[in-house]
Amino acid sequence: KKEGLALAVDLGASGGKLFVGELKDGKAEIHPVHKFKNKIVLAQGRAYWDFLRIFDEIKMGYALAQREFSGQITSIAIDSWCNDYALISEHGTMIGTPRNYRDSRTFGWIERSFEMMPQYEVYKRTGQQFQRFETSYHLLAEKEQDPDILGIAKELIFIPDYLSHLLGAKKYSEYTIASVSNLYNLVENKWDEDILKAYGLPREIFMPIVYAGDKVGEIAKDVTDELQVPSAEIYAVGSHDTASAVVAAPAEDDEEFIFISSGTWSLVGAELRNNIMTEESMKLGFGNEGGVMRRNRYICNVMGLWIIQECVRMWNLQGKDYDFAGLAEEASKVTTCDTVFIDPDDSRLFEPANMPEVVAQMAREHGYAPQNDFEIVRIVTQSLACKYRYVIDNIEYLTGKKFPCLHIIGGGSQNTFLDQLTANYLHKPVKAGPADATGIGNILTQWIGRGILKGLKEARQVCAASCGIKTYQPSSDETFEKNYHKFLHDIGKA
Ligand code: LFR
Repeated sequence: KKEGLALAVDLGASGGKLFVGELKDGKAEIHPVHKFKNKIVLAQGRAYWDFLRIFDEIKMGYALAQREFSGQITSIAIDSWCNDYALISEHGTMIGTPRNYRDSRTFGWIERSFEMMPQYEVYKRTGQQFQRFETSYHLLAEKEQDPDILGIAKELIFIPDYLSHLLGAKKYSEYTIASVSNLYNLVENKWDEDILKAYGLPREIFMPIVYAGDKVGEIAKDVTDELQVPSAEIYAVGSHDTASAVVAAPAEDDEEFIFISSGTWSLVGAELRNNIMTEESMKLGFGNEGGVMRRNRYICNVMGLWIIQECVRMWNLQGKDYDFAGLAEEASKVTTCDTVFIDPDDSRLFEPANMPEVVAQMAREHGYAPQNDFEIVRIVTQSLACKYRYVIDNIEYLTGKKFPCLHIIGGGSQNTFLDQLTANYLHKPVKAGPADATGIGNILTQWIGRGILKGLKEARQVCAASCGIKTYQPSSDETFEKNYHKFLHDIGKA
């Protein structure tokens, strides 16, 4: 009999992945078992998730995994993006279909919320970034646009926690995903009643908190009967995918470190022991996200590979057949526009759009008209690398620390061109990998919860021993420094 087999369900904006983890001689063996696509579903201008299909894929994946491993999987946990939630009626029915955080209903709500409670008052409590897709702004918009829906809601449960509940877990909010709702008081470690009161939102709908590593239930009989496979225990892990990913940052000896969790978003941050909730930190755009084992992810969201994903979506609609690796390779050979930059965090890049045209327009505003698709990818990639440098300079300034290297984890770490450019612009070695950090972090956390691993330090040792990490040394070419200053100038931060 195999010990410790754990199943991770990792949901991302562009797809879901299921992995089985097996611990063998101090190493984690990670077996991908199921994969499916996910995307925004637009209907009458509203943006949704195809929620029940996601649930069904999880069930099918669970059955596949149990069959492949002879019914020996003994635990499962789910993580996903954050912000989004299901509302539940008094008798336990989901009300409507969960919205996608990019839905335009939140537009304008950041500013309007400051009239209800001033920005720094909120930041002193929640410590979060002010981004238009936060749960708080969705709820404010929902209250105004759909008061009847919020009126009959008895419970609000975040997406991964609700999926766990549908499998058989109790109802809860896991700490890491609650912490980024902008309604959670990080200092007092509870839902912030003053903010809820100021926003006119009901306190009763928010769930009790559980922590990563807690056992929260087991797969229910209706599910095992349907699938004809054995049950397993359900664990809470960092429900927020970024929290799970950072567990698998193969940082040495458990110290504070900087990372980019790179996927649809580029989450640029540092894992710290303390929170930084000063006004200056707020103004520079940093948030303090609750981590596994109560660590702090001091973080700034950069728009990330979403821009390129959207370009590829458009190009493929036009009948081109691009893949990410091929595009990055072609972009690395472009020599015509290596000093052309855009600000990847320009709000025009946030919603689904004809992205190649939006990027081209922004480049034209800086005096350059891109000639082909590869130039577009080049401009986006080098602009991301420069934005990373900008954010990391701010982290070092705000923490007063110098970090020796940067970990890039997540699917985006496979973009070798972006990894190398990041090392060059940052003048630091980049350690890239693991690509499946979120799934691995999810599994490592289940093992901590089950008492198989002692804690984060041991989890990271196991991860470093198991995953091939690739190091990129920075170039000594001084033009990167010169170009970085052009970038700062172009985005108005010089
Ligand atoms: C990454 C992520 C980010 C969050 C964004 C939206 O997948 O979870 O951390 O800011 O998605 O939920």
